[in-house]
Amino acid sequence: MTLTAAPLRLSTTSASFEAEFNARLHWSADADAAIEKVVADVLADVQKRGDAAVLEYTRRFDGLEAATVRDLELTQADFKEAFDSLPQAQRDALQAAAARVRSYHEAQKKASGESWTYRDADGTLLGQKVTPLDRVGIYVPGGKAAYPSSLLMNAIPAHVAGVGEIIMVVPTPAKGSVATGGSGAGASSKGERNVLVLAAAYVAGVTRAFTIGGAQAVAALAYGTETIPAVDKITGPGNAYVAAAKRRVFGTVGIDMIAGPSEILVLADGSTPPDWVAMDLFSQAEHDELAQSILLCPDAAYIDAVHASIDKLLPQMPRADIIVASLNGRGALIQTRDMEEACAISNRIAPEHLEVSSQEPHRWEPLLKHAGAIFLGAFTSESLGDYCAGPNHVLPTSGTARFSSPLGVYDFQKRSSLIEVSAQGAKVLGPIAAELAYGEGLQAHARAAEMRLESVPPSATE
Ligand code: HSO
Ligand code: ZN
Repeated sequence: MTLTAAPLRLSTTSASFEAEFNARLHWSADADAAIEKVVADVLADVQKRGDAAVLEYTRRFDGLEAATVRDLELTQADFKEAFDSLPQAQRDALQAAAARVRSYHEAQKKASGESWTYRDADGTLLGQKVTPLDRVGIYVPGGKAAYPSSLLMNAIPAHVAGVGEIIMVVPTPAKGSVATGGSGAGASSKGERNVLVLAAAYVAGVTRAFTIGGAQAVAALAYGTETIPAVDKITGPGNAYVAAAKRRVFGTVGIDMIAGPSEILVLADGSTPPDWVAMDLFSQAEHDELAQSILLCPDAAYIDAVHASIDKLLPQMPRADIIVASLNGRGALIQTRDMEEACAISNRIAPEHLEVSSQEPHRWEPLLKHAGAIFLGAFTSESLGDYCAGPNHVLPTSGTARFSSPLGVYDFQKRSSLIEVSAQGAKVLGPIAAELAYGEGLQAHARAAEMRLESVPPSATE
C-alpha cells in the first residue's frame, strides 16, 4: 500500500475558510473517565501502602518482579556505565547539547532569576528573595517516547536553579512483558533500560533514579514512600495515565504543564528550499499521529512546491505511516493574502514551535505574539531547538502559548517577599493598615499596626 499525504489545503479568501480552519485546529484532551478511575485508585493506594503498592503495580503493569523498591533503584555507577558504553560521537553530542542548554539557562537565571531589594523613602526595605526548590521529580517515559533530550531539558534547568536533589523515574518494562502480572520464577527486577536515557542522566546530574513509571511513580514522588522521597514538584512528559496523575497531585506538589501533541507552524515567504520546509513539517509530524504541522504562505506556487516535496520525501521516511496520519488528520497548507495575515493567523493558533522561514525574519518577528518558541530564518530548523540550540524544548502546546511559557529555571525556583519596616515606616503604614483593618472588622490586625505607633522601640524599654 502506498502512503499518500493529503494535508488540508485552505485559502483565507475562500468562503469556507473559517469553518474548515476551526474544525482542523480544534484539539481537546477530554478527561477519560476510565483512566481517571484507575489513576485515582492507584494514587490512593500508593499514598496508603507506600512501597508495597509501588511494587505491586510495577509487577502488574511493567512485569518487573522486585522484592524491595531498593531493587528498582539505579545507581550513579549505572549512569556512568551507560555513558561509557556509548560510541564516542554520541557521548560528544550529548555533552555538547548539555553544555549549550546549560549556558542558555544560566543566562536565563541571570536575567530574571536573582533576588532583589530596594528601600522606599521611609527606609522600608522591600524585595524578593529567590530560592530553588529542595527536591524535584522528573518523569521520563519509557517506550517510544523515551527522549534523552527531554531529560536534559528538564534536569539541566533544575540544576542551574540550584535544586538540591533531582529524582528521576523511568519505567523499564520487563523484556517482552505484557501487563499480566509477574510470573514468579525467572522474573527479574531489571527491565529494558534505555542506555541513552541513563547516559543523559549522567550528563545532566540526576541525583537518584527508580525504574518505575505510570501513575504509581507520580504518586510515589508526590506522597513519598518508605524508600522514595517525596518531592516538591514533578515535571516531564508522560502518557494519559501520567498526565491524569499529575493533574490530580497538583496542589500537593507543583507540576510543570500537561503537554499535548507536538506542533509546528511554518510561516514562509517562499524563499526557503521547499524540501527544507517539507522536512521541518515532517519533523514534528513524526512524533505522533496527533501532532500538528501547518504551513502558512501567501504564494500558491510555493505551497504546491512544498506539497511536491512532501510527496517526494515521504517514501524515504521510516516513520512515514505516523507522518501521513498526522498530516492527513491535523495538518494544513494555508494560503494567506500576505505575510501580515499569515502572522495574524499564527497568533490565533499560538503554536508550540513557530518557524519564520523568510529572508526577512526580523521584519515579521515583531508581529508575532503567541508561540512557545520562534525560530528565525531558513537555517533555524526546529529540530536544532529540540536538541542543542540551548533554549528549552518543553514548550506550551494546544494554544496555551497565549498564557504560558517554556519550561525554565523559573519553574524550579520560587519567590519569597521580603519586608522590613523601620520605626519611621511604621508611622506611615500603621494608620493605613489600621483604617483598612477596622473596615474589615479585624481588630487584632488594626491594633498590631497601631501599637507600633504608640510605643517606643523595644530596645528602649527595660
Ligand atoms: N519536539 C519535541 C521534543 C523532542 N523532539 C524530543 C525530539 N526529541 C517537543 O515538542
Ligand atoms: Zn521534536
